[in-house]
Amino acid sequence: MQPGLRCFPGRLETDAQRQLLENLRGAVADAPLFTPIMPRTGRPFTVRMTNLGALGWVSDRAGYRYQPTHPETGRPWPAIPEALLELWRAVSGYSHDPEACLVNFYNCGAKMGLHRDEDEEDFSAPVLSVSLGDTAVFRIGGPERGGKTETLKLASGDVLVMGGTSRLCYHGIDRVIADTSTLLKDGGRINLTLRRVTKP
Ligand code: MD6
Ligand code: FE
Repeated sequence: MQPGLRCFPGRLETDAQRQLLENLRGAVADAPLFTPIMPRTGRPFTVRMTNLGALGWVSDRAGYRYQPTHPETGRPWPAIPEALLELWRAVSGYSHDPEACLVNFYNCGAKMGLHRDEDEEDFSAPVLSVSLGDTAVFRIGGPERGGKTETLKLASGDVLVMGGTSRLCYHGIDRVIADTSTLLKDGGRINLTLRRVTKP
């Protein structure tokens, strides 16, 4: 495993997962899921997204960036739930709160190509990921594209922290395995990534 990559299998118990899902339902009612577009090709992502926090990650023909408002409603993003802030404080090892929580929704067939999270100014903060719903096959390689990779299954309630040298490693989601969780009534997977964007 890459140095700085830490896994906390089952870190969130079922009740905590349900509570978080309830928070997310409210947030998505206010900040609807949107389909981002790849900047160069104009192709849509297969995942739908929204954000929580002071800043949200968006992608469109103009590029990748963080912005304080939803691209379709123009409204500020909903707040990051307290339970997620507490999780960050407990496991991130970083002394400032996250500014962004990207919410990725995968239905069956959705995936995410290998990428690096590099649109933030502060790489000394880790990225913390929470998985909810069906299990995903997460792939992680090294800091260069085309290097050796390995896979890791991420199940509902699992928390992953990408810090240290793993912070800038290529990673993605190969696929979501149907019928591996009953948390989401219609199946699928939600991934939350908490990030520090600016330097404190
Ligand atoms: C996902 N995760 O799990 C996609 N990025 O759906 C990510 O892209 C990711 O899990 C940075 C750090 C952790 C992650
Ligand atoms: Fe990522």
